[in-house]
Amino acid sequence: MNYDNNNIFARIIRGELPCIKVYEDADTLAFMDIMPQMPGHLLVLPKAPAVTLYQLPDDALLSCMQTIKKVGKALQTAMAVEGSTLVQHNGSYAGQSVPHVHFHIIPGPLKGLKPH
Ligand code: DGP
Repeated sequence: MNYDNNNIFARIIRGELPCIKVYEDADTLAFMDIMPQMPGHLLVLPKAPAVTLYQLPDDALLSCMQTIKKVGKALQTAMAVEGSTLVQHNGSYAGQSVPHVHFHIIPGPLKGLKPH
């Protein structure tokens, strides 16, 4: 799938659409999910244009993972939970609805999935 420069997340990255931003650096952005699975549900994305993880250059993926570590740890502290779940969909077949690669950080377990 070709990258659409006007997808919602590309427009949020460019500042054309609002978001509740929690972290930003030169390569990544993190903001609150508009349809949270549970309170505190965040999204982390690279600023680099890529639809799926498989199209993302390794340096951009590394930057995302570094942001996920920082933001995910802070989220656990802020939400007073001892764990969090990382989810990432590749392609509409897998449930991806916005065609710019992104990672969900959900405090605690996913709804419907019980911890062991
Ligand atoms: P996915 O199914 O993995 O593509 O998840 C896309 C997520 O993005 C979904 O949980 C809802 C969220 N989302 C969609 N549009 C917007 C938006 O305009 N702003 C914000 N903050 N989140 C959005």
